[in-house]
Amino acid sequence: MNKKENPVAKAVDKVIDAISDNGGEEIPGRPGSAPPQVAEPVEPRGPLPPKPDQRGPDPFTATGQPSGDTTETRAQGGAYLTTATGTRLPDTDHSLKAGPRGPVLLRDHHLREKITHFDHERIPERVVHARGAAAHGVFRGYGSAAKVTKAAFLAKDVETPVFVRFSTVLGSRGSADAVRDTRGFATKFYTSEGVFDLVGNNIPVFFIQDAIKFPDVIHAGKPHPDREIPQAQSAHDTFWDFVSLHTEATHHTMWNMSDRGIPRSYRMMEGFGVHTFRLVAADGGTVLAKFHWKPKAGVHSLVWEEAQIVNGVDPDFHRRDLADAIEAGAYPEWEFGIQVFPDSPDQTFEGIDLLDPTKIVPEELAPVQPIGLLTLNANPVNFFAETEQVAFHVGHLVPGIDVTDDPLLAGRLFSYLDTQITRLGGPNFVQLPINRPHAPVNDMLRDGMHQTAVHTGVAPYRPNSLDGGCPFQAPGGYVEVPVPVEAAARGRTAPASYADHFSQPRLFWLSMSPVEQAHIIAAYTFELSKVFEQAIRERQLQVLARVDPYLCEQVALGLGLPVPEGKPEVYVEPSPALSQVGRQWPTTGRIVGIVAGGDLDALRTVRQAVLDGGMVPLVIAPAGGVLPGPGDPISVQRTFAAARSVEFDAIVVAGAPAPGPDAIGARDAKAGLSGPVDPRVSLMLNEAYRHGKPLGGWDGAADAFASAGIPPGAPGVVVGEAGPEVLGEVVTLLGGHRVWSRFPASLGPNA
Ligand code: HDE
Repeated sequence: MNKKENPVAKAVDKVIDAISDNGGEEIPGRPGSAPPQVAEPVEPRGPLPPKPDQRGPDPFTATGQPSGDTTETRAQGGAYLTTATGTRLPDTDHSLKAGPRGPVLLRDHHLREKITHFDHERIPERVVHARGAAAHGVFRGYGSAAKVTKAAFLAKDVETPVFVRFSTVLGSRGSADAVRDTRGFATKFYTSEGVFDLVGNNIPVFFIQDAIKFPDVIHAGKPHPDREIPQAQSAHDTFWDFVSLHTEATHHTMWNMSDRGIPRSYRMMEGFGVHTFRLVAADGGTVLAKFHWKPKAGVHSLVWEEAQIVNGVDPDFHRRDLADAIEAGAYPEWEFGIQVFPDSPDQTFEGIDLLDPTKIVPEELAPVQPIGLLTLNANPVNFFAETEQVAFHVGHLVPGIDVTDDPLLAGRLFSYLDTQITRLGGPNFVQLPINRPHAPVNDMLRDGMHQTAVHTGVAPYRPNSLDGGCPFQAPGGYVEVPVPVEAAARGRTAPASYADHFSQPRLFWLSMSPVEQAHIIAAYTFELSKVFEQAIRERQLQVLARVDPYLCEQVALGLGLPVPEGKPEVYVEPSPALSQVGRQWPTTGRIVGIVAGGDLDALRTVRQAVLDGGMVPLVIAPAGGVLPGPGDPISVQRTFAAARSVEFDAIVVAGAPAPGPDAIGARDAKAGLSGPVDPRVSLMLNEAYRHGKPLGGWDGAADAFASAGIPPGAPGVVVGEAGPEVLGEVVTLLGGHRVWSRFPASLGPNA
């Protein structure tokens, strides 16, 4: 029966329409560009266009020419099913059999083609950074870098399309997002002079100084080879065994144990090129430079308990957050910046070796100068074709940007090309649509697996006369800076300054606010408590003693181990720029949970005010659908049973909701303890309070806070008469990310 004849389906569709028309539009997360009907469709129609927030790779040919294809028509489309070779198929539900009970016939090409293709749908995941999420965007140069680099995309008001992929390092492709780890921040600029890839991280230093140690640190960080546990994290014996012995990892490890290891969102991370690069100006002058991405939304993190709950409740937390923000129109933005240093023969600045990737240059010594703006404004259309197949490479450079002799960078220059050949099945990965340059390509590379260009010409060699000598070598093309190389004896050695492993971890520690220091103590204690071997814990405490006595003592206390001998050997000045706490930031795209409890009018006004403020309101109620009551319907995004505090940056409570009908332990273990307020709401408020989130409420909401054990007058808990005023105060608190005053500084070493 089709829908015209099915009254039940028609009625359900009406309800769905009502929900979609009332708030559904503004709430991100809709799977397709039009809502489906309940009954299975019976009339064929062409494929729907992508959602308005989505965009595929820009249409360029394998040789970097505009292809003229529309993004909608490039993939398979049309109303009717075909084979891979375009023959229409009337049935894909049954294999070809001799009679209804078989056997299945070997000649069934459709079956073989379908299953064989399916069998080969996976490619090797990235050996590191396997788990990621990406978005399209645009980069606009400010022109302020023109003095130091001739790179065309950095010139004033030049707009360059970009594709940015964020990632965790250790976990496999299906691992959880909110683990304690470094995050990748890789940007592909499709510039008019060729592709420039900036393959950076959210932490400005690396574990090792020389690429030859990369397999070691990654083998130590990855799961144990026998049981393949734990997934996506450093809280295990092999990681701490390695870093406690290989102490050049101390600085990076310290950042991982800080709040930087558990970002709130990809949108709220800094990015760093890590290595020092060499910039070349139009007049041939050179400087050394470090690249930075500064998020407009601020640098914010989760708290550890929140991260742990997130990983169970929503393992796709960061992926979803990025896609939802773009869909909601809250486009993530970063300012691109450079720290600039003279290109001196010793390649040091203020005594810091610029070729040592375990060292930063504090911003107080070399300010980050803004040179452009990155805006992410479209989600990919297809995860595999874009996010999985994008292939970055630190050797993808454009005139005006060159590499330095950082030995870590040297190894990377080899590694990225090599890995793509295995991962993407051959040397032609640059021809995949997401990797295609937007500049003409005229190489003499030919053939190979998956060649999609149809090359013309008979002479892919130089010199030739048969093709008129083409391609000619290009004047003004990319030239490596002719940096003199000192005469030296060959050897497996490193500069003396590379032996300093402790001054900068100490600098980082001293730059943290008391609450950030408390988080670092807790993180080391947590991670080391997961280590089985006491010898490794003791050895790591010896490392911490060389960073800071208070840090070491507090971690030792938590582990129940004696405090080892040892003390910091160096005096360093803190760098306040490293702290994430103590400023106000925009709240665009933040998620505000609104717990339905009382008067619908107030709730409706507050919900609209959240939307008008560029944030996302999620209404939380005992049951889904629309809220029962007068006036325009209000759609519900989360039920009490499905909601968890970790989804929200702030929560406001419209009243004190009584227990919902399903508030019984057998249905929902979170509802185990009964009381006058729904226990799921009490739990949500209790968690959000402990996680330092702004809270607010009206219309008897004080009872809801009391049921959560939150004392009256607690910091960052706004109780008022009218919803909009309460919301206003809550949003102001949200601008500071957390209510830091809930965490007294009395934990610090000077208490
Ligand atoms: Fe990578 N790294 N890396 N790395 N890396 C890869 O390349 C490697 C390093 C970074 O979203 C791999 O395509 C070596 C530092 C990011 O696709 C591989 C060394 C930094 C991504 C590789 C390093 C990074 C990768 C795995 C030591 C920050 C994800 C798959 C010399 C500046 C890119 C791939 C994406 C990925 C090798 C160190 C960042 C194997 C040998 C330092 C963001 O080629």
